[in-house]
Amino acid sequence: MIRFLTRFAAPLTVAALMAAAPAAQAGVIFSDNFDAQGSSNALNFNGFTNWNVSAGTVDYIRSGVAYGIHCAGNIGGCIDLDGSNNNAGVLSSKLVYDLLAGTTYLFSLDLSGNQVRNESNTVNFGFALAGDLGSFLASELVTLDRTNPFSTYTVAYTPGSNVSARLVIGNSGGDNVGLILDNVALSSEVPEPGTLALLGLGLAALGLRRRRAA
Ligand SMILES: [Ca+2]
Ligand SMILES: [Ca+2]
Ligand SMILES: [Ca+2]
Repeated sequence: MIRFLTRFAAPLTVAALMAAAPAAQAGVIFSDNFDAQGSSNALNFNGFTNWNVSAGTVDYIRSGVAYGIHCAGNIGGCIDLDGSNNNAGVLSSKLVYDLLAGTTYLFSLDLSGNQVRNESNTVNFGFALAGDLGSFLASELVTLDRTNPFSTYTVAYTPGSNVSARLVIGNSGGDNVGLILDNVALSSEVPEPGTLALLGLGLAALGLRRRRAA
C-alpha cells in the first residue's frame, strides 16, 4: 500500500501544482482602436491622440465612407499607412514605455491588405529605442496583398535590461496605398506560464526525493 501511494502520489502532486499555477497575467498597458479619432476621412492626417507621424504621411479612414476601405469589424476608424503625398508613413507612440528586464511585452495590431489596388505592401512594426526610432529592439515584417482580410499580428519582446522604448509602425514605399491598420495594443505578460510549470515540476520532484529519503 505504501508503494502504491509513492508511485501515484507524485504525478498527483505535479498535477495539483500545475493546476494551482495562475495563467499568465496579460496586463493591457495601452490600446487604440482609432474609432474616436475623428468623424470623417482625413488625408495626410497628423492630429493623432496617441501617435506622432514621424515620417511620411498616413490617412485617417472612416469605415466604408469612401475609397472602398473598411476598418476592422466594418465600423469606426482606422489608418491607411501610406498617406497621400507618395511618402509612406511612420507612426511612433507619443508615450515612452519603460520596459523592465525579464518581463515579456506583446505589441499587437490588426492589419489588412490595402483593399483598393492590386499590389502588396509591407509593414515593419516593433519596439524602437525611445531616442532613436530607427533602432528596433524587436520587430516584425508583415506583407499582405490587396485582398488579405484583417488579422492580428504580434511582436514579443523580453528586454535583457531595463530600456525605454516607443512603439513604431511603418509602411514601406510611397504610392499613396498602404496596409490598413486598426486595433493596436501593448500588454505585459508576467510571469511566464512555462516558468511556473517548471517550478511546479521542480517542487514536486523535491517533495518526492524528500519522501524517499525519509
Ligand atoms: Ca477601428
Ligand atoms: Ca493613402
Ligand atoms: Ca503601396
